[in-house]
Amino acid sequence: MKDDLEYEPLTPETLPGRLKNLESVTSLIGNKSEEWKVTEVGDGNLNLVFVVEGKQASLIVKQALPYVRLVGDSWPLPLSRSFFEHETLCRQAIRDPGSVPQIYYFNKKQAIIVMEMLSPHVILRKKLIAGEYVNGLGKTLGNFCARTAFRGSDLSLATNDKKKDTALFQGNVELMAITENLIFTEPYFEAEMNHHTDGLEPVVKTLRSDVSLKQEVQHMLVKFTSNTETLLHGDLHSGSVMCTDNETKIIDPEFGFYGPMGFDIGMLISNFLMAYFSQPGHRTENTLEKYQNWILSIIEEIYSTFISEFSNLWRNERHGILFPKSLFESQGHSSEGALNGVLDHIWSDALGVCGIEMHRRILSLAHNADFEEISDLKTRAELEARNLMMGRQLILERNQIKDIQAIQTLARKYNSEKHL
Ligand code: SR1
Ligand code: MG
Repeated sequence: MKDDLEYEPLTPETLPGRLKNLESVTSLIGNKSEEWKVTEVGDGNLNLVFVVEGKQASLIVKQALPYVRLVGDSWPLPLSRSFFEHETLCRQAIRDPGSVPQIYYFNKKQAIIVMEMLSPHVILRKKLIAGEYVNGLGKTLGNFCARTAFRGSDLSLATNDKKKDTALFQGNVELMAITENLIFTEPYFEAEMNHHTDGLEPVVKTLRSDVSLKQEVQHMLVKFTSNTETLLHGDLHSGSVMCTDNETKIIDPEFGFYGPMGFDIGMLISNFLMAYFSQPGHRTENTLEKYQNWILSIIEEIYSTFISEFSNLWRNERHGILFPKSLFESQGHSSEGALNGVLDHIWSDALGVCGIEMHRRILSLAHNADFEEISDLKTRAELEARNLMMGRQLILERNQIKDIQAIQTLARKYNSEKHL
């Protein structure tokens, strides 16, 4: 593709002509572009995604649009998010090898990333709705969160590199603004683009009239805007994970930003909790309990893996400016107390983010299919109410809730309650 071509959104018809001269593409799927089969498969909120099938192999072409796909061209969004996605993917591939799709080609001006076709992988959210199991899911996700959090932070990076990278990612400002507004602020008042399920009003009113809740959420927003602990995925929900029965990959880090280490893991756990609460809308009695228990076991596995891998990296890869070995081990002093302190603040930040994400997916603009696909509105509202009320407790008590077992216990309690 010529670098001087003006940006143009691709279509299945124009894509072969635009990509046919790229060696990185033709070496994989063949140079007879007239034989390629191109299908647009994007079902996310922002971008175009094409599957390009050649005779022997396939690949994915992802292209940013200059606006929010979910809303239309009345909401412009910069193409630079594609640059930040590519930059984040490159760092994730180094920090947790094998966790993200391989990149074959990137073009900044065209906002195009050509990457590995994950097949037969399916979006995790779809699997959770369908009641399917994935071996090793919690381990892969826990390791990903621990490795990217630790290796992107001042615990690991050289301070010059960390500061330079933090400055670079401050440029992803419009994507951060989406999170600041849609996740941290708009759920808590009647913002223009908000919507919620009919019948949910009493619980919505409870949340929106709770001043201490709004205060605590804004304290979490302070952390989001000012705590640049590590490079995060930034949008780690179950739509950003693809799995087979035995393999898990993480995709779509266009919201990459430097923020609190608990952000990704909090959002991830939140999406499993929403999958958990929505299950009665998708399963019959005979499979419901077993599957809900499995979801809770995955949450446990994610967090215990996170703690053990983060601790392992703390003990073996702590080369940055924070808690240096020169100050602890070299003086004959243990750094385990300091490690526990760091893990405690990650945990409480994660719980705060978890509760807030549980709110925004029900109250703000971008909902999730776990609840949206429940066609019986009365059932949907009752399940969403449980989810909202647990989210509130997580935010308010994030400094008191001790561990992941307490989250499992709380989830079971709310799952048995009526809040409408
Ligand atoms: C307008 S974008 C809405 C949501 O879609 C993305 O996937 C992010 O989750 C964002 O908050
Ligand atoms: Mg996405």
